[in-house]
Amino acid sequence: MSRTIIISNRLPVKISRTAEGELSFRPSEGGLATGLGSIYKEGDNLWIGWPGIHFQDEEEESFVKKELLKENMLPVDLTTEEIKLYYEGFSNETLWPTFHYFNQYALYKKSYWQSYERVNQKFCDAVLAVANPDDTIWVHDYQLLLLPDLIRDKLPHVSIGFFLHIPFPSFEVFRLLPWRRQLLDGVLGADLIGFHTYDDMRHFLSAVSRICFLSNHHGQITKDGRIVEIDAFPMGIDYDKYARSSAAPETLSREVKYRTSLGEVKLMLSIDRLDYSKGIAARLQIFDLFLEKYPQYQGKVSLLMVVVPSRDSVDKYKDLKEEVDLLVGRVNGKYGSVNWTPIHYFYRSFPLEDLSAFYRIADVALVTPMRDGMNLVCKEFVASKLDQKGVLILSEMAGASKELSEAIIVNPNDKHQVRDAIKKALEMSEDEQVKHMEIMQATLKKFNIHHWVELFMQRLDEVNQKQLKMNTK
Ligand code: GDG
Repeated sequence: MSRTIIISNRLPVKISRTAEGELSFRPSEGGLATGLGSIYKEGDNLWIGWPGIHFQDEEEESFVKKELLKENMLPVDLTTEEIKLYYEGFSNETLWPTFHYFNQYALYKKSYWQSYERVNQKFCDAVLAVANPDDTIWVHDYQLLLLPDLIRDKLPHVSIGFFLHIPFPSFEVFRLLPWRRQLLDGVLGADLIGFHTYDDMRHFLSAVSRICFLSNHHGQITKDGRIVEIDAFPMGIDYDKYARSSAAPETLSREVKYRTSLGEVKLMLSIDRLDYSKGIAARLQIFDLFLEKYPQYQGKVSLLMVVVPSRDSVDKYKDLKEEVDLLVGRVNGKYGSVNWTPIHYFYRSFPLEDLSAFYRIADVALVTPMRDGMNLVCKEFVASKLDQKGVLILSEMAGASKELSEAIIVNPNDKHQVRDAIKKALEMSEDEQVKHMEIMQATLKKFNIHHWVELFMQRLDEVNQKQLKMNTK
């Protein structure tokens, strides 16, 4: 019987060790996990990935494997060195900065590349140990760019989809990578390659044409007699989950609590993982400019800034954390008073009920990444606004800006433009807020995460039918 196998760097589970050394398993709440839940939990389907912990011994490894298998998950064990070189190294210090146009931060280290190759092979071995030729395989994200072709080599007719969750840079940036050809050849092992936006897809096709000398016809490439289709599939959110959570009694009671402590100020919200691509430092400088240029708002508006710790063993992220701490202190020191704090800054993550309460009380969401594949936070903010009041300020560098054109769209590098957008958002009439919110909600409700999964799987099936027809001609 054919089945579907999902592969990503991380399994959709959080495993932690209690003080007594016991292991606890919690399902991940991420959008991808929710969307693909309808697939991998079915029948014999599987999700393959790194479980996020190091096994202490073989006994523990076999226990974890057994537990995960009950949930249709198969762990790939990675050593401490592999995490350092393949994950923190090549994935997060080479590919991540390059793909987000921060190529000046990229490290080109042979040891990182060699580990990336080895770990992609390790994932391939894990897949080959369980996959059959008539299975459908869906590989996710930049940590596994080589995997489609490695699988293709051993299972030439198996159906393989690949989705990139981060931007694909323009050819002029991508070409800087010493391993550009191998990376493209790796992904081209898939039958269908998906990106969040049309621009990412165009950049990929241009890189394939300039580096691999393969031209495309309406997004279709023929490689070694095989069809490869490339297209944009903008990822949605689990809309109903956020709408439901926004109406939940626990969320409402937290909202009341926060509103009471914050007083009568207008509230702007920003939520990101700590990352230089998210434009956190620039956002703080913009808020400073705003309070300076429009002093009538001092004491009247606060910024609630949630920064979720991330990749804190990578140097660039440690530096960024210090910069953000410094900027928050500077703005609060410059403008704050005994009864007003300009920036409420939290460097930690919150449970969904708090997140929903924040989305509810925010008058404005300030989502200004320098680059973002999609950005789900802005979509969650919109889905949580049950009364349709609230304004979204959104960077044109986020994939989401292509769908949410009813937001106030800004260039995050134009600090004066964003400064004035904040004023415009705070002064927008309620009628206008509702008008824009209504349109954005209708879009997000329709193009939700379930729609995204169905669309991709359906298209993968169509490509395979096409391929079959071509082979039998
Ligand atoms: C990558 C791409 C693309 C955040 N803080 C808390 C929390 N979160 C949740 C949000 C949201 C998710 O984390 C962040 O998603 P983003 O899309 O904004 O960003 P990345 O993590 O960088 O994701 C991105 C995405 O992949 C999907 O393809 O959109 O462009 O970079 O869901 O709600 N969740 C909880 N507490 C927090 O404090 N519970």
